Amino acid sequence: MSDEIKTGISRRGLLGATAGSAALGAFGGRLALTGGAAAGLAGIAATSALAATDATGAVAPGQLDEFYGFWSSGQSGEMRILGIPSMRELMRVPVFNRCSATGWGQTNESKRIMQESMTEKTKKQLAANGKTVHDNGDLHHVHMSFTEGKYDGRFLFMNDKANTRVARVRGDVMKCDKILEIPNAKAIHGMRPQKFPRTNYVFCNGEDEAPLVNDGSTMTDVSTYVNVFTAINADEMTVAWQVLVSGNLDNCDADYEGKWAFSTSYNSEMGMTLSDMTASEMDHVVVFNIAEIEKAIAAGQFQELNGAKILDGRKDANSQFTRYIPIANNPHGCNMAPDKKHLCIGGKLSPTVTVIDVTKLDTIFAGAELRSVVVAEPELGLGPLHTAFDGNGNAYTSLFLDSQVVKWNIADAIKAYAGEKIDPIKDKVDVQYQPGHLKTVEGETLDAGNKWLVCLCKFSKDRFLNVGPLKPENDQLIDISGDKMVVVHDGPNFAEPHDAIAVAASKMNPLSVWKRDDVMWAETRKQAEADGVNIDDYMDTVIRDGNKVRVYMSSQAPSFSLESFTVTEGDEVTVIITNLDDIDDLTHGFTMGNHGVAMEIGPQATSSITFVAANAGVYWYYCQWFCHALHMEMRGRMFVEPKKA
Ligand code: RUQ
Ligand code: CUA
Ligand code: CA
Repeated sequence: MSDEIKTGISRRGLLGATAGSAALGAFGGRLALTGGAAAGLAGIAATSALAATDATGAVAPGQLDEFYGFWSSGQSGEMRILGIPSMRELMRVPVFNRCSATGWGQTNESKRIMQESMTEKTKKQLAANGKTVHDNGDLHHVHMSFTEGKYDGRFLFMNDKANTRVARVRGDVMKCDKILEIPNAKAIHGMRPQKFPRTNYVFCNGEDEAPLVNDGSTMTDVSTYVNVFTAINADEMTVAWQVLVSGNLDNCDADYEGKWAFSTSYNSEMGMTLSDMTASEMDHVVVFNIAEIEKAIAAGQFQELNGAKILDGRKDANSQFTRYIPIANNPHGCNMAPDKKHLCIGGKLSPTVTVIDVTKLDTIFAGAELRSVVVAEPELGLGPLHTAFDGNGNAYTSLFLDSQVVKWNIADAIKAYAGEKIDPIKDKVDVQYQPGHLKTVEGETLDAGNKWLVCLCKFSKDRFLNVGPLKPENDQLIDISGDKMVVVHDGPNFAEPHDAIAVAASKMNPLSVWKRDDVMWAETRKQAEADGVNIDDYMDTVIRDGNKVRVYMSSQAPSFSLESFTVTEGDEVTVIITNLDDIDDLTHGFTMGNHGVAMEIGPQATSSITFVAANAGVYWYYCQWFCHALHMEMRGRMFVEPKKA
């Protein structure tokens, strides 16, 4: 049951109350009626509570989903939150992109996060193009922090393949708080948190090959190219260590004992063209030995480059850091089963999934034959990419070319590999076109569920109304509770979710209102203190500091504390706003007309934004988040005086 209905206090009711207290007879009367309507809705919702979810996954109006779905958005650069099973889109969280609604990428608070770990090269690249932050990203994978093999609700981590970064989103406010540019590596693709004992590391694959010292001194000599595997310190969001590897890196995962990380490679050939990258019979999966790596780091056996501690785990180095298990050419997905034992590698070009028993990995570090840890290799269909798991020992693999999901049993596949006459395939279901990732609820954790599977399809041909040459993707919900898989729902989705996870709603407990002492605006607070302004209180102060002007104001529906302020043509203006409203869902905004300036200020939040007022004249600013019956009236003027000659 939604909060709105439970408490009886709704945004509608609130509008009635505040407009009433403003003594606006006509408005007050009308809004009082909508308050009544909210109470009526509560009655309806109560009767439908019995059937919250029907067989198609539909969730009745006013009812809440059982799972949070955290979706990547590919080249959109944001993280999305969907409800499962309703597949309703609940929120978009800007991360690597510039967001018009929230001001992400434009507010001082968000820019600090985006710039914090930027390398000198990136700063130079941006400055040469008239920018201070990247405004694009290619976000493929979203994963949650773990404690003892289970989601713990603290953080979400996500990669940016485009600009070689990893970001973190806080589970309490669903905002990004850290963006780390990874030095030395190129194009972070596969990315996974450590599962056990907790997420101390986030493992990141560098997909593109490049010279380690990439300064133009060597260009076409491929023997100088490397690929880099990175472990991030997940608490600090700094690079813990890096390992050089042979071949490139695609997807990765970690085990349930905290001993291993794994990465697939489709270019063990170190080819630079498509035909070179597919030339070999076999590629490999790299196994990283975490204990051996940590030992070497602690013993100081690393080289340091651009602030990162690097070990050599390439084949020629013959180290104890890595092993390279041969896998049929050009594998893709890398998925650890919740049985704590079996790692499944998607064949992509091969119709097989290779199953590795991770409890045997110590033997290959002691010299056993590398393929001796392979315990099954079922032939499943064409183009196997990724594998998801339920809690009953079954696996579900996406078949990109067959446009199907195949359900198979891991134990039966192992028996078949050992020679028994048994078919591990239990069912196949047609999905739309070309599925990529697929996800069972909590299937990458020890709480793997048995009810829903989401399949993310790359194409939505013929499935929805035509919206022009650019089509949405198609996320499909599949009921896996019976013997037969049943597609029960489609949801179109904008460019271009690669991956998703589903987390039980009971594990998440986000705030409704910001805490005033949040670190998000700690830097802004420091500046305010230096200016003698208390940002926790009503404020209407304008500070002049040469040609810098800092405008401090607070907002309370339906007004800003400052109805106007004055600056001089050419001034650099910083507007700092605290939203003093402390009610659920009472977000204000600040938009400066004709200045390309806009931001969100959530309840009890402080946000700031800086711009140059280049032209003399009168400019209106306004609140762009609907907050009150008199929201349209929530505005004021900036007077920009002509510069005196
Ligand atoms: S990858 S469709 Cu970017 Cu996750 Cu496999
Ligand atoms: Cu404040 Cu709209
Ligand atoms: Ca290959």
